[in-house]
Amino acid sequence: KKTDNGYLLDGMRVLILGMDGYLGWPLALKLAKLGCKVYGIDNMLRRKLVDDRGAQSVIPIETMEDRVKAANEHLDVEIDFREMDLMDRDSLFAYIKEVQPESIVQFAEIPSAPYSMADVDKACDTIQNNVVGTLGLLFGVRDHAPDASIIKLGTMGEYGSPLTGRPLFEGLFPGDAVLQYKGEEWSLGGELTPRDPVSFYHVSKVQGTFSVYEACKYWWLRSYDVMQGVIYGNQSDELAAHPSLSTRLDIDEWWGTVVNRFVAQAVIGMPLTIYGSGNQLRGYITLKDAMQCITRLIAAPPEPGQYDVVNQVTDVMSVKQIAQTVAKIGAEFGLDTEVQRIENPRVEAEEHPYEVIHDKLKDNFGFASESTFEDEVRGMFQALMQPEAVARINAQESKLFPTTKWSGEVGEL
Ligand code: USQ
Repeated sequence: KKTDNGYLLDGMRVLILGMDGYLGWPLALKLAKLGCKVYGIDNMLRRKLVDDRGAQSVIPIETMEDRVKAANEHLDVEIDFREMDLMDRDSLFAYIKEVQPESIVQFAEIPSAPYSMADVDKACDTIQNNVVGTLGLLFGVRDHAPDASIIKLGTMGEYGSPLTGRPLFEGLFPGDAVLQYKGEEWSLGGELTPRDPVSFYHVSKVQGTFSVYEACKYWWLRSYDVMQGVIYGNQSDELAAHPSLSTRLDIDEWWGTVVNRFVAQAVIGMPLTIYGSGNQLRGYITLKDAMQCITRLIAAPPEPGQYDVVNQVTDVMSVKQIAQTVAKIGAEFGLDTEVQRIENPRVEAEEHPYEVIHDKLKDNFGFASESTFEDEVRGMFQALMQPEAVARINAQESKLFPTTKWSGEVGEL
């Protein structure tokens, strides 16, 4: 099937690293439905880490074996899944050699900022898994599939929030950017925009960015580095085909992102946990839109040696705005939601400018948003007000309130 920007996905071999995750599974379904030959690995670490925390996905999910069967039954697609750790380089390289992927999506990372700040072991595990995993992968691509395009999931949090108000350019400075210093002007065009990460997890993503950037330079690999905003929601056309195809949805302090957490809190009548002033601004995007963006990047690969960056967000919102909208939509479902402002457990700016440039996906790849914040939140309320989901939220109520402080101090907030 031709996409509307003219590229062929039908028959394209795509390897998804981290296929069991929140993003990996919906992407597998979407690509398979579009006619790609979809291959994937996962070490099942996310399930274990969430379980270790005493938390669980609020939407029940099947084992990988059953998911693959359900995809075949309900969507009529074949997905090749292998349980494998990215760190097991012998197995990984053999699989890359066997599959000869044309596109490789790197989602096999530990994605939690608070987890990475909780203690030394968790910080080191995050860096080890994410940074060393990506570095090893790059050698595997160089040696066994050098023409494959690499879609690397980075994060908007790599940039931080520059207090000067300088725009967050898409990875590289535009050609007309200049630095004035001691009366002289210097062009910055094409240089990587500065990074100022906001947790050790975000540091791991910055290191990934540098590894990929260098690999494209040294070995003529090709990559899009995706500066991903905070993702929320649980919907896509393929996920909706049957409940056994659902993707995970976490809501505890470590594994849930803010919008997903707020909806769950509202469902059980817990006041929404706004950290600090609530004026922190971030870029957000729904799961469905994020999957569309990644698909478009796969369909239009970079040239050999090309390293490019896209900022993948649709809306910039403050935490306070999010809480107010969640409370408003909760009222449509008969919920009376309070918001609470609690001491911010993180070290982050709470009053800051935030001008995100996010033009490339629209202008160069044909992305058009298919979902809105309010509709997605409405859909989440519908899903999370089902009795099974309510029971699963209640069962982890004690894991919803934040306890992990960036300062390392232990104690009540
Ligand atoms: N926040 C609250 N209350 C909460 C939870 C979060 O006020 O109960 C605030 C945080 O202080 C932060 C904002 O909401 O300012 C977003 O927090 P988050 O936990 O939703 O997102 P974050 O830690 O930034 O990480 C998430 C994903 C990560 C991804 C990142 C994109 O977990 O994998 O890389 O979003 S970004 O934030 O753009 O870097």
